[in-house]
Amino acid sequence: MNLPSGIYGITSRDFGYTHVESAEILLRAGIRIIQYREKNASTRTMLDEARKIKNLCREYGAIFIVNDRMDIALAVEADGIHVGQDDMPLSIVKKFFNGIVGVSASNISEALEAQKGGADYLGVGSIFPTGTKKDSEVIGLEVLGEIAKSVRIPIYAIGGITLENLRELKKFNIHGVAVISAILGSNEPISTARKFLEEWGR
Ligand code: TZP
Ligand code: MG
Repeated sequence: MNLPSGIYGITSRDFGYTHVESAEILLRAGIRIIQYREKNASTRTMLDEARKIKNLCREYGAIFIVNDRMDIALAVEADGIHVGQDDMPLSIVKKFFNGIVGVSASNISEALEAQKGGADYLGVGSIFPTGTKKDSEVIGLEVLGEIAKSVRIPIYAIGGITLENLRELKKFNIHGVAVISAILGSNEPISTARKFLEEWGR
């Protein structure tokens, strides 16, 4: 399956919308890869939300990724799963899950290991400081550049990405950027998401 380049949308309930509503916003704006990211809900709630978002993604012809949870991804037959360095190891995910597998990397060795292990794409960050993931290490543009030169698989940069710094990011050899707060936290998220798509395409 081809990974859409440009803007990778991630759902959140930190900004006054439900996960399903945030997915709808991102899809209506034209984003074609959506990740369901929930850290605290019950498994039943997650199953229900993941199923709904998957159906929405089908309607819009978008790729649906589940964050962290292989069981949920398998249960709803998601297109992909995204795992971080403390989540289910890539080698185990690859044993059970047939779709797209994304891995978070914040340095070259994590990036190379994920590539070697068969990851389909990398989420690289946090590029800038962000309130969305407070424990995440800020790696900056230099490390992003080094990782981008070292791997062949697609990279989505993540963390603190805004319309203002998007232009700078486009200079790197990356497939796209993953965004939460700059879209969902804005006053008009659909029009902001469209601006992101437009600015990326420029
Ligand atoms: N991983 C690294 S930074 C981050 C994640 C999930 C949060 C990105 O959110 P925002 O609001 O776009 O900075
Ligand atoms: Mg994770």
